[in-house]
Amino acid sequence: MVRRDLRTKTQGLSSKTQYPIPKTQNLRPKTLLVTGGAGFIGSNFIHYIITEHSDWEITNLDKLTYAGNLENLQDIENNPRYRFIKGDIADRKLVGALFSGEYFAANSLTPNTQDLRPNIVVNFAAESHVDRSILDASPFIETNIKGTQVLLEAARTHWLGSKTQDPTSNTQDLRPNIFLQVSTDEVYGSTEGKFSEESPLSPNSPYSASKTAADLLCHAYWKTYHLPVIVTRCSNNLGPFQFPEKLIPLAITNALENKPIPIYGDGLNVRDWIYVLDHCRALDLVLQKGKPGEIYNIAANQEKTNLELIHRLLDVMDKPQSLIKFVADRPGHDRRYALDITKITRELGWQPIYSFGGALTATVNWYLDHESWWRQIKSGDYAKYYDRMYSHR
Ligand code: NAD
Ligand code: TDX
Repeated sequence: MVRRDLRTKTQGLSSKTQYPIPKTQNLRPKTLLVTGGAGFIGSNFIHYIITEHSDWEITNLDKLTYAGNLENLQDIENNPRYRFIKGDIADRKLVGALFSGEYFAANSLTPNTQDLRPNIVVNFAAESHVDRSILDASPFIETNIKGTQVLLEAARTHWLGSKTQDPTSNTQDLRPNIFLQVSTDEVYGSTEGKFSEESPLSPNSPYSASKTAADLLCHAYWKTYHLPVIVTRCSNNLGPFQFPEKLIPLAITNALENKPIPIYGDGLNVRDWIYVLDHCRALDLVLQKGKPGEIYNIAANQEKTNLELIHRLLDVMDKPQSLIKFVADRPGHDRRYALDITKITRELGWQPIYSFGGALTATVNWYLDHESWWRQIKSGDYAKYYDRMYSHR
């Protein structure tokens, strides 16, 4: 019933996006270690890369926390260019064995074990939810800071050995290895203008403080050891596979169940939304053309107050605006994020291609088409979290 109404309203957009996926230049085969690939952005990224680069190998290291879900990757689990390893990025021994190739040999993952040693790291693994970091910051410190340092150190040991490379001589020489740290606009704090890559860092939540610490470690490994690190800072993503603790999937799934949608404070906090595939396209380009030691902001310049966003969402879903329920604000709630993307646009030629309206509709349709995916999550441990977070708010 809901589905038919929605289809009429959205003029036939299906859950499989109908946007064209642009081709990026294939420069050389790569062996990727993707961490946190069973989460929202990581799983979209793995799908994207498997489709776009027929000669890239992917190893996905994920701890499978509450946010990690192997169902997100079910369709590619038998792809010979993809393998999953359950493990923690803060586990020095395991991470070292992946970089040395010992892990692949010991587990007979491939007849030619050396080939799988990573020459690229894309670090998505993180505790990613601000509200959870307010309840307990400890896992954020462990994964986001310590875990990143373990990965950096393994990359340094195995990529550089005892030598360091001079980053000023010829950065093209550093291209074979890239450590890409997937960071966030939240490291800059709240703004009335726009943040460039030069803006001071001013994180306000335990989550963003931990991501900032990781960014600074990346900077230190570049400056001190010349490890070829690139940091990207992206704005709020929307799209398939997002865990329903975040605003958009929480609102979609609550609306489908005719449950209230909690809006913090006055609902006038502003976020800048980007479709997850645009983020993946940008990361792919950064891997191929980005300069070691650099930071790149990624955003789509689609700012919305939370209230505007939910009004629009309810409209798309043909649900009543009366589902909106104002609740107590998030402590330390950042008022507005906004990024200046001149650098990635000018230097790498990246542009977002997905409109907010199209992305919102495609996302709603995905949740409609994947009801068992989110119902399974919402009926499990997540129900306890939801109760703790919202029942007395
Ligand atoms: P997510 O919470 O959906 O996924 C995180 C993944 O990391 C999960 O699969 C989880 O199991 C895994 N993980 C957690 N701790 C781990 C550990 N110690 N070792 C190995 N794996 C571990 O997060 P997301 O929204 O996909 O975000 C991915 C990355 O992108 C994060 O680093 C986040 O800070 C960043 N980011 C997210 C957004 C956004 O809007 N969601 C925006 C900008 C940047
Ligand atoms: O129930 C809610 N009600 C509400 O009003 C929730 C969950 C959120 N909000 C508000 C808080 C924010 O202003 O909606 C906005 C978006 O909230 P989240 O979805 O929790 O995202 P945010 O805090 O902006 O952080 C996200 O973007 C940056 C990701 O979770 C981070 O991982 C990323 O770094």
